[in-house]
Amino acid sequence: MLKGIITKGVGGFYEVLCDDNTTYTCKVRGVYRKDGGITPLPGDIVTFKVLDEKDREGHIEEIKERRNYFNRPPVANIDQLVIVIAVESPNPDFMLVDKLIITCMSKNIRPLLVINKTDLDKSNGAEEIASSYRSTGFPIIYLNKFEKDKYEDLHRELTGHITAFAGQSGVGKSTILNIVMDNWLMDTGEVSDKIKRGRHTTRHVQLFKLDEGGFIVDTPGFSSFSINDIEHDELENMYPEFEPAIGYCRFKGCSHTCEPDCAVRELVSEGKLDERRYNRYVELYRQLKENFDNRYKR
Ligand SMILES: Nc1nc2c(ncn2[C@@H]2O[C@H](COP(=O)(O)OP(=O)(O)OP(=O)(O)O)[C@@H](O)[C@H]2O)c(=O)[nH]1
Ligand SMILES: [Mg+2]
Ligand SMILES: [Zn+2]
Repeated sequence: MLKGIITKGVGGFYEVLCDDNTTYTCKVRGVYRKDGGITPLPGDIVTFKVLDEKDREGHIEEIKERRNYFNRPPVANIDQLVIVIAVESPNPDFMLVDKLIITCMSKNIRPLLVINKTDLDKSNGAEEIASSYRSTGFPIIYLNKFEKDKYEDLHRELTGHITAFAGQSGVGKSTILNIVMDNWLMDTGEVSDKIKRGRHTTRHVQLFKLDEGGFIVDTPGFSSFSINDIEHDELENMYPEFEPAIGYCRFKGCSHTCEPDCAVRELVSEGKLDERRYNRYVELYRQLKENFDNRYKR
């Protein structure tokens, strides 16, 4: 029995990459499915039986327990999400960024913020974006496609982890992926896929192995998350910068939206929590609360 990671799955066939960089094309054993087994996803760690060593074919026998997974796009075991925000073209959608961070927190994923297109920054836009997120403690990396040496910082963060990319359309995700691939991709035989990338829009999830370990994940449409599966009273836990205040509000079960002597709002007045980010929290809280209150209505 061998072990590997699924880098791609198309039409019931799964590409499984082993530690020694050999790739096997595997199908799922029928019995596994009938046992109520789950469908494998790119990112899954699997054990498989070799059926044909020469043609590198195998049967997936077991899917290891997942750290997390998404249905859309279908991918498992993401460690990190690079959230790309452009200084301009397009203008930042901060609500989307906040929702992506919430999704990360709920799925045990580390967010990395990339402030991109800094070459277009005429009026301190990058600093304004950063100021909204500095107190989260997440890494903030500044990039623009004309300064190639800046990508070293990103590469360092990617090494050893499975990282996906998200953000509005047009912020520069593909541009960043291509630069990373051109510089730090390990040759595991998917070069033809790499060459095809330029001409085709991404339709399948695919993991690409980095030279110093880790994977970057090319996914279609990671930008349209819904956070409706988050409970309104859990939302406070999705904001790392609220942490010092949690438990210090006057009222137990404080929603941090309107109550007197609220320690979270105190953080805002002390300048330790960005007011705009706090206001978006209030808006999201109200939306989630409304969904909750209407859960039995139609
Ligand atoms: N000025 C400037 N333009 C950039 C930069 N990075 C990317 N662009 C341009 O922005 C446009 C969109 O870039 P993409 O990489 O296709 O953006 P994307 O996020 O992959 O967009 P979708 O695939 O639609 O989600 C392209 O015309 C890029 O050349 C940058 O650092 N500076
Ligand atoms: Mg793209
Ligand atoms: Zn409070």
